[in-house]
Amino acid sequence: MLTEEQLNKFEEDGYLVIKDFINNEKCEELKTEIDNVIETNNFLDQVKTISVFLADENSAKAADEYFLTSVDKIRPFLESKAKEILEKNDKSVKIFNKIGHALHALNPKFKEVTFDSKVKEIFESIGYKKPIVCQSMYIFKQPFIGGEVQPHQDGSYLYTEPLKVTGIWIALEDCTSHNGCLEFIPGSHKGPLVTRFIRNPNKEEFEAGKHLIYTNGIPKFSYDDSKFIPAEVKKGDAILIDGLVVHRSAPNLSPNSRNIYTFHVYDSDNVDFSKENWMEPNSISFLPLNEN
Ligand SMILES: O=C(O)CCC(=O)C(=O)O
Repeated sequence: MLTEEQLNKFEEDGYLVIKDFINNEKCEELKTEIDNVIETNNFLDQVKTISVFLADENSAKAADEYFLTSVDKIRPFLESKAKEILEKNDKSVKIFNKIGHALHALNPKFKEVTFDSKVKEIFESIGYKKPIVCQSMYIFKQPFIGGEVQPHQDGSYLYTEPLKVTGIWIALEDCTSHNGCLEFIPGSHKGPLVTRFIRNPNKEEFEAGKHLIYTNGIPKFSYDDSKFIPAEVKKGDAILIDGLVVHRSAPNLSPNSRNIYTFHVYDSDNVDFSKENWMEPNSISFLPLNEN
């Protein structure tokens, strides 16, 4: 359970660092497991195919479909620099950006961490009545080429009416300003949701390949740089993230990777998961937290 002090801090800032959420052995276990996932699914053999999606307008449609159908699967996504690295045939550079979006449902080791009693207690503490885990991601932030994550609110991607979505982000390695730790605008969760990322309701445009749109533009340039506070954390620490708090992460130009595992939960009690969301509810990856 979160203490009153922790609850107050979460309420005030919209995010909360929880020290020593998992131990070092568990971090190593998850990192080894992701290597197993890559190997057993032959992800390295698929990179040439997936990389065609990058920086190629003609394949944007296929890229959207690959993304949209990843909801209930374990699928790799590449760093934006992957194409040029592959063209140079440089095998020394790691090019996976993330693996999404159903590790929590389909992989026993990630499932165990996601449905741990500690997680259940946290969601109880913050007042969730019927929490549903709807997605998970393993994010690598590879050395030297790990891309930035633009400022955003998670509610833009996982909208519920009313909005009640929260993420847990677990550091599997030390995360610092050098390797692209998360940065937050404290208190920004008290502001409105600025935009939503939805399936394009315009049928003609959708058919023509413009599958996904922002309802109010990409939030990229709307925030003042000086307001972001880095949340440097140690391996094993977690960060609880309110669905409205604005956060981002810088590129990783350092020699150290920044592996993390994250998943998102919404409260299905008196809340509808928006039908317009890019992500469609399904029985494989939308799992009640307290029944698993
Ligand atoms: O890990 C990162 O750098 C970004 C993750 C993030 O923004 C999220 O999970 O909402």
